[in-house]
Amino acid sequence: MTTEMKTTDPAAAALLPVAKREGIETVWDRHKAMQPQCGFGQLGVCCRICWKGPCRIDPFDDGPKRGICGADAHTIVARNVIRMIAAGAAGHSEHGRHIALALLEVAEGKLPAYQIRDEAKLIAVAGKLGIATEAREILEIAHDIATVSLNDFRNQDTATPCAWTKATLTEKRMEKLAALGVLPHNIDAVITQIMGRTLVGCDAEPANLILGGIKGALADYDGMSLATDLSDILFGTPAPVVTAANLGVLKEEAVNIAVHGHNPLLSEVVCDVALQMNEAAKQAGAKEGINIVGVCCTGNEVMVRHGIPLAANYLSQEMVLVTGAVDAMVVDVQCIMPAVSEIAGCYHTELITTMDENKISGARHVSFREATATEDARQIITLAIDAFRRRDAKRVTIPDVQQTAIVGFSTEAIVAALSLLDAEQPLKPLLDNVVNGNIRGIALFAGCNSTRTPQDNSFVTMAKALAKNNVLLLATGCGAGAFAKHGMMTQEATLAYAGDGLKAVLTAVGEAAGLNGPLPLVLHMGSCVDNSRAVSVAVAVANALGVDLDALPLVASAPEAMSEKAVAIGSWSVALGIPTHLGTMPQVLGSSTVTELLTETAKDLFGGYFLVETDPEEAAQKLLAVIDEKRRGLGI
Ligand code: BF8
Ligand code: SF4
Repeated sequence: MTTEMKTTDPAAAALLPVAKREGIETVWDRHKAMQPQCGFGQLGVCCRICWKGPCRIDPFDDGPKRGICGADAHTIVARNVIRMIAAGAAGHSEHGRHIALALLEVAEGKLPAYQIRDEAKLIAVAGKLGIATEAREILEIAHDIATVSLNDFRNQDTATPCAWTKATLTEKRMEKLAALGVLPHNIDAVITQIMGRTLVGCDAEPANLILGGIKGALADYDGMSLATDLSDILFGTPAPVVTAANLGVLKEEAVNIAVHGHNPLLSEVVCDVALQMNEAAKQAGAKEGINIVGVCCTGNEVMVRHGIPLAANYLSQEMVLVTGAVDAMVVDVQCIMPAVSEIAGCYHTELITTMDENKISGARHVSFREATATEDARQIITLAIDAFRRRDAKRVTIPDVQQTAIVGFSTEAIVAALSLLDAEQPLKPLLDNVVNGNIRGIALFAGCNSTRTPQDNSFVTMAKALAKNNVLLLATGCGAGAFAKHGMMTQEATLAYAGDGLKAVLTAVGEAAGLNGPLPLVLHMGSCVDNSRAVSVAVAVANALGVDLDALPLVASAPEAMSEKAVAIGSWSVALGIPTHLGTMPQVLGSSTVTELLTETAKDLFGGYFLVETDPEEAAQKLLAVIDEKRRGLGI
């Protein structure tokens, strides 16, 4: 694999010459133009926190060792990284708040476009949060759930931890986090505190800063946990569904609408309303009606819940437009490259922003409100149909590349599949197979794509190496997108790449589930906020074994991480006791103290720690060694 290689995604690669011919600049062109990138920034030693700066510490030669205020490299690096965590936590928890507020209004009978679609999940969530359900109306229970969730943004009693964190972790983990003083009591307060303590002239002790960051990361966990479960209540809990991934899911004969971003509140209604407007699309000449496809995590949300095909993960979002076949790209929040505006402008494509706090120059803005969701979705789809009429067939290039993907493995779906083997104790088959070594360990792949590595390559390389060694693979976010596009969420992939033990287990469960073959090699759990699903599987396993999370042969990996949200997720993963691999260089290496805190000290405090390895083959071997160490610890 040459460092020159941009992507291992054949569909994206097929469109690179088209982009070139059309004079369209891509993320890879801009990456190249950005070289060489700033070494100070890469090491995390550049500070712009006040206007006496920017200051930068010279880590090698005899340049300045302190900023103008006297902050050293350790303080600067620690402040920078925890501000990233705060931003990530803000993103995920804003998403969670949005859903919680919607649930509250649904409970008050105010939002006609939404309903409680999963009452069983609602009852289960109420049980988890200690909310009474006996002889109560569903909407009343929903109201309580929304109120308890929103209280995680309101509580001022620092001795009372956030409800969702408390409800979803092991008792031992709660005790450990409480003893370290890192349990969040209020998501907003914790994020605010990070911003406050990192102002010029505040917290200057690296370890104290990092612990503050860990608290922020746990606030991120809390926000995403409630985002996931409340979304399930409103839109349904994912169950296995067969769909497809990659640019070949676009259709020449359809009005193609790409939903992109993160929050399912809008995309769900777009999917619903599209069904009603199919005829209008056909009348406009689209023989196949409306075709909704997903990009990034909005894509994952509708993919795992409804089997909507996924067109692209993060790094190839521009290529979706370069097909010339997209009539509207509808975006909400997060991970939308501003570049899509210019590319949409090269075609007939309507780029539609929908959230008032997330606009892009050159895009059309349709202000989305839950109260008028149906009308808003209708307006958006009408714009797409109008754009379809303007589509230039000569400029359409849809690569004939797509892979089948069996997706939708929520915790509930996994437990349901396992219960076909043992109805009384559904987790037992999983535990037995971990103990007997058929399953050597479990790896959760999460996180983004980055131009620092050939797109998707690290995910696929690592997954093959781990599967061969009988590691059960879970995935979320753009990692899941990568696996879906590369055919790793198929039964064929299990047959081709799984070691004998893993193959036997996946086959036993798959056969019991009536799939006439194994489960797919990688289980798609959903979007990035759905990382909380992987925690709930891990907590169930830990509780069944009577151990804490850090004892499990469980690892996480973000081989192509880039977003501040990934920094937040990685940090709570460490705090929960999970050894967490990063395949891109984190911007902390300018401080030996911070690096040691995150890779060594964390191990003593939490049992989890960061492990950095940019070579995917090496990384897989290192994770196998970690898994074996954990197995020895359990005496298995
Ligand atoms: O939340 S994996 S590039 S799309 S940040 Fe973004 Fe990263 Fe993708 Fe989803 Ni997650
Ligand atoms: Fe420089 Fe200190 Fe200001 Fe940072 S806070 S820019 S190190 S003077």
